[in-house]
Amino acid sequence: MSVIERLDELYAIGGGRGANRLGGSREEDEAHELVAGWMREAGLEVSVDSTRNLFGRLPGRRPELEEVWTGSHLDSVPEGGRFDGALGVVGGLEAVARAGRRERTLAVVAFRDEEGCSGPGCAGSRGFCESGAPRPGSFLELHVEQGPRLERLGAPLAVVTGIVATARGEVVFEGEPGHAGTTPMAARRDALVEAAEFVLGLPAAAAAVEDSVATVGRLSVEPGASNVIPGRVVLSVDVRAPDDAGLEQILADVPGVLRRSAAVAMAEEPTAALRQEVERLALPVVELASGAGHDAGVLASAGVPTAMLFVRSLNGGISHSPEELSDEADVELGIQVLTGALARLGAVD
Ligand code: HGY
Ligand code: MN
Ligand code: MN
Repeated sequence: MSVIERLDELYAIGGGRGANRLGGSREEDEAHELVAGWMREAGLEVSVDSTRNLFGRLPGRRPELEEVWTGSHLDSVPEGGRFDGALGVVGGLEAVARAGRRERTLAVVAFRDEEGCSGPGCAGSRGFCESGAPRPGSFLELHVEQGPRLERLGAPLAVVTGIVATARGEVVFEGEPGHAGTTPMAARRDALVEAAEFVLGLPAAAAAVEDSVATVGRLSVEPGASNVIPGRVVLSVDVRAPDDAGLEQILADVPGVLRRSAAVAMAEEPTAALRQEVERLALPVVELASGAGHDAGVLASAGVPTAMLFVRSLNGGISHSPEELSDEADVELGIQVLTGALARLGAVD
């Protein structure tokens, strides 16, 4: 079964438009069961940890050495794309199988609930890092770029330099519910009007910090009746900036307490392994920072030597959408680079 066929089978789980495997859902469980079967077929030792992350291990000749891991997530956003997360798990499984037995144990991992559609995100990788379980000697994540830069550059792959600083959470606006027909405008405390003014001010706050973004993706109005003045609004806020100082500058205008993830750099040794493989294939060595958050960011922040490899996104780089697209040839190149890097890191110098 090819990587693309496996991505298609995962994509079909849950039905509907796009990928619908929300973190914690039956569909995410179904994806984990499907991939666990593929891991067994590949002869890997399958296990699940205390945070329900899925592992497939190819034991090394010297199992006492620190392991080399690759992987990503199998959950998706609602109506997500075919490649986000799943490519890193299915492609990682393929790369481990191709790399074969090495001195070090090679493992592919599917972390739970990376998207955090109902929470802060990266629940599985955070749970792993907080569990006190032995950690890998290095972690590599293969992922689609989810942006337009590689398509514009005409390059199939990029080595990731780091992951931006992010803040995510909810902001609550309290007003005073009242009768829509009998309450004079001057006497109102309309929570939705206050929330709307905040939402409209956010783009300017982000624009003031170069290469930063801010998004309100979800908003709820209470009590939610057409003839009642909104008494309460709860909205989601997602802010990203190249560094922590820029993030705090934007957050100065955001009420409430959001969960922050510091900007984090990728580690030199695993990154060099990826870069050397890109060069070995005579491909252009492009280096990009990631505007998207990833499990790799959690492991890197926890001190695990971590690296990422991006595969070109087409269609203008659209992601978190059924329109997400990468071509098979680029996916194959990404897997070849990952395979070579796993083999390098799996050897003992
Ligand atoms: O939102 C993100 O950056 C990632 O797709 N979870
Ligand atoms: Mn992802
Ligand atoms: Mn995503």
